[in-house]
Amino acid sequence: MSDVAFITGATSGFGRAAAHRFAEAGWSLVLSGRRGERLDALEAELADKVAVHAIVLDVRDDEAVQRAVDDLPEGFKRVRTLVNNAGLALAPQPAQKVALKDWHTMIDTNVTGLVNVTHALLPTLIEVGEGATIINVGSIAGQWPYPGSHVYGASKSFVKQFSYNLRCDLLGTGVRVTDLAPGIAETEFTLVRTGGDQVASDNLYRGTTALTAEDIAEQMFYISTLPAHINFNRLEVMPTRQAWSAFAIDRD
Ligand code: NDP
Ligand code: 8X3
Repeated sequence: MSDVAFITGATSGFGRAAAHRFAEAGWSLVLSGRRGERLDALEAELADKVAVHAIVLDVRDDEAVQRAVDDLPEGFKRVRTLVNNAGLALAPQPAQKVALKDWHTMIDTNVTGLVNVTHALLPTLIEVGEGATIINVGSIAGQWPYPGSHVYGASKSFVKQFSYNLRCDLLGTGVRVTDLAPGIAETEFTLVRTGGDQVASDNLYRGTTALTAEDIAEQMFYISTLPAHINFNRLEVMPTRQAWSAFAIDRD
């Protein structure tokens, strides 16, 4: 029987690329996201290669998440890899100019959504045991501060610490946990972050070489298929053309 990967946020970017990467290797796929038409299109692209179960799912809705896991059809129940990828940044303005609802949306999605899915799938992953893998998509923003990152970066710090803490409790179960923390990658991320500003998104990626969704999908697949005795606690990946910068100083 094929291995099963459960991927959240499969309608775009990393999640969609991960669906293609795992499909290439013959994994059965549980794919989720809010946009049903995109899921249908992805399922149609992959269905002649592998078994696909697509679920329209908002990870913020804990009851819907639990139902989706309880109702997994035969052949999809024994999830071996969970890719907790659904997430977003909003409002890249200074914190003091941001609407509270944008902060709530980021916390509800990146923190609450991620724990909802993890909680629902933990019993299965523990049952699968050795080689089962949770990949939590964090970010360089969870480690390094920068202007306009406010709640987004803080939500990704949560992802990092939650991943480490899960490792402590899962010791002895065989279940691995990785905080996969990408740097700048060209997806729809910036379009979402800027409220649909295609020019701002194009400008961010122009004249440099960002990571691609496929680069990150390759890391996801690699982490999932490492020998069972190896756990990457955290994998931070930047493009070669990205690095840190000097501290900012306020002057008279
Ligand atoms: P995209 O915007 O291309 O994809 C985000 C995905 O998340 C979409 O499939 C979207 O699906 C899904 N999503 C958002 N909100 C929800 C929700 N409430 N319920 C279910 N699914 C949801 O961005 P990326 O692929 O770049 O982002 C994927 C992850 O990577 C995010 O966690 C992001 O924070 C992280 N990341 C991104 C980086 C980058 O530079 N691109 C760098 C570091 C981390 P739908 O709208 O259909 O629900
Ligand atoms: C998103 C990557 O560089 O915008 O998590 O913080 S970055």
